[in-house]
Amino acid sequence: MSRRSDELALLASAKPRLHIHEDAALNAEPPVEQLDSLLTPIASFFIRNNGVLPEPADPESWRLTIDGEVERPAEWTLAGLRQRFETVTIPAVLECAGNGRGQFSPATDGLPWGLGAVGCARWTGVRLADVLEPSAPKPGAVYTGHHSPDRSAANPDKDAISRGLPIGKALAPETLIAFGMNDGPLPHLHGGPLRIVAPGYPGSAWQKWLSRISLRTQEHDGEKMRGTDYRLPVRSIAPGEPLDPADFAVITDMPVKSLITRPLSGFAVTSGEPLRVAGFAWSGATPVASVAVSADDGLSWREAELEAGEGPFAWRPFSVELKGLGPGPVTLIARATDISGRSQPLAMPWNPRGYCNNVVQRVTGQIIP
Ligand SMILES: Nc1nc2c(c(=O)[nH]1)N[C@H]1C(S)=C(S)[C@@H](COP(=O)(O)O)O[C@H]1N2
Ligand SMILES: [Mo]
Repeated sequence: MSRRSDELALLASAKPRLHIHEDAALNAEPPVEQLDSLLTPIASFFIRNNGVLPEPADPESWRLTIDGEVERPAEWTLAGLRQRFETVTIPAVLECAGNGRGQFSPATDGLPWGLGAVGCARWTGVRLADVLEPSAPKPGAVYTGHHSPDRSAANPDKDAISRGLPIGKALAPETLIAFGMNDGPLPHLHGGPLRIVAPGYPGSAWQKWLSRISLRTQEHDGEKMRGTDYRLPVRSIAPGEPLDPADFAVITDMPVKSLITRPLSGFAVTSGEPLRVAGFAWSGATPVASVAVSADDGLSWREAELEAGEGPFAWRPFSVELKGLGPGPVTLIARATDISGRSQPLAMPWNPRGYCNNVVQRVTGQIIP
């Protein structure tokens, strides 16, 4: 059996209803209706791979090395991590920086994700800060570099991806080395036995199959951490303009965003019936403040009710009941705003690699007389 068909067989048994992207690596996302819950079931959670899946590993033989700019390099087993450090569980949104890329026009390089490269799960593990502490990071350690065994599909000599975190985020209390997801063990497809959980940061920062953390005296420059990979331009760049990596900065906290999970596009209701619009809102470091819903292309807005959700890094359910909509086609828009006053854009400015698309979603349907 080929590698690709092995990977597809694994996906089909674990996540039978995902849309699989055409790519050398295994990448798959759920349709929006599978995201309609406070916590996304593992069967509905998207999968993003930059290379070939590593062989499934026995958690007992897994080792995590800590080295680089530390006084005392260390090697940990899973049992050692569990025994030595406090176990914590954090519900958090994991979103690929490329989620929604398929909407950019002109199209950009990279997988044309729909809206489904996002999910919210409970992540269980130990704090990265606690694990680094006994190794005593040196004062010059400003960045982590994360390493994993998965290889590039085109070149087995290359890492599939090797990302890192600025030391402030690495030491933040929400940043974990996780071995659990949704109260079970972390599945192989999601990076088990060990992965980084960096709530608020793009999925690329959530290194799967974590085997080594090397502290660095400079921004990490591993695979997919250089050039324009997972970076946004610091000035606006027009399609076709030559790209200078000096104009790009690493994506850190993700922007405020929302997803309408009810009704689904293509809905039909009678004009007498109230129409409940519901979904979820989330953001990176700056919390969500409010969600407003429009049924008239943004001429007027109704403030949605916003619930707490599962915690500060989880997505928050919103809903609003619309009444008295006139017959005919209707477009629903939800727009989230964070506490600093930044709202989702009604039209998304283009960027060369199609990252961080948080444009408002438009859901179209019919009001029947
Ligand atoms: N080792 C490794 N870690 C990785 C990746 C990868 O290809 N290899 N992909 C990253 C990207 S770009 C994303 S969006 C998330 C996806 O996590 P998931 O597959 O568990 O949904 O994992 C990140 N961690
Ligand atoms: Mo990603």
